Amino acid sequence: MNQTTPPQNLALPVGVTLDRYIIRKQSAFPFATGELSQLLRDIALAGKIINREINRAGLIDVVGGFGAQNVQGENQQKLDVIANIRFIRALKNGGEVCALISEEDEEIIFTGNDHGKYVVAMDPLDGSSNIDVNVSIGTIFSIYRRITPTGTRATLDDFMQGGRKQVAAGYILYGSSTMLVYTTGHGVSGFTYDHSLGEFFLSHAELTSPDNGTIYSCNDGNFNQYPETVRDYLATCRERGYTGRYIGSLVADFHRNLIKGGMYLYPPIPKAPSGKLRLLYECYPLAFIAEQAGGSACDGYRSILDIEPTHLHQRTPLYIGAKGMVEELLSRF
Ligand code: P6P
Repeated sequence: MNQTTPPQNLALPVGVTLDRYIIRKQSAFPFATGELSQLLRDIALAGKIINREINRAGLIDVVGGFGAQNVQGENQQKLDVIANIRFIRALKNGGEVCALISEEDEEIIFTGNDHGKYVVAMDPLDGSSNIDVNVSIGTIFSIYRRITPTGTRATLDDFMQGGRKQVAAGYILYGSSTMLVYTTGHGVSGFTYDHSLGEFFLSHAELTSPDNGTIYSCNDGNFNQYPETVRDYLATCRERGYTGRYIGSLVADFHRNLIKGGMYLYPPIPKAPSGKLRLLYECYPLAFIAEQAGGSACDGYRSILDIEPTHLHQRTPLYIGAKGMVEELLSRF
């Protein structure tokens, strides 16, 4: 053995797995009896399976359109359908979730686990039109403790609690590396997937957003349709020499802005007068994460988390990211 190398350096620790981290933090979970921990593990499992299919997209028959439309009237990609099935199956088999809603399904999905204490709202695969061109895509999820009695069938009320009642929220980013980022209201933690071990390892213990930023993310092709306030703000950003970065994949744009400092904007436009993004399974969860990381999220008038939910697939304008940028824009409305 090389005498100059201390033995412990020959076998460096592999790091903290998601499972170990959840168990260690379980004391911080409300009602810490392990169910929420198991639910997060179920989500991570589905993410690992979907990650594998995304990574082989060009080699197996999962690319391209499925030949149907979802409840939003959007053409479903094959991987949209696959991801939806994978998450529904993982949450059904995990046993902790009594019901869920998905971007891909119009109605509530009942798992049969009526004793499950949680409900989940999710976008199984956001940005899936980018799959064919190998651009990062993501899963977004939001978790609530049910308010209806356990043992009964969940109802719409379980999903209409409002953004500040989320007990956990997160996303999985299938990018140059695959990351799972989540919060339970005690800061934001990021995990990077090690394919060789099949585990998520803690890589960003305390993710925080810079107070301000110089990156704006919006579809410039819609610029002329934006409200005047937004156009004026973006003109100011350009005068200041800010950087425009827009991947067309919300999770990827959100994650980059979370790390580097920036703001994502999806304002109302004539073809989407309430904005494009959905409140319950895109905006609420990302707003929860943004606020937990020291950032902010609003619809131009109020915090995203304070918007009253009225129906499962409602949309909202979204301005989310660095607190200073969101507050400056908000001050102009
Ligand atoms: P547009 C993907 O469809 C998505 O929901 C987000 O991931 C993305 O930021 C946005 O829509 C892109 O929309 O209208 O700019 O193509």
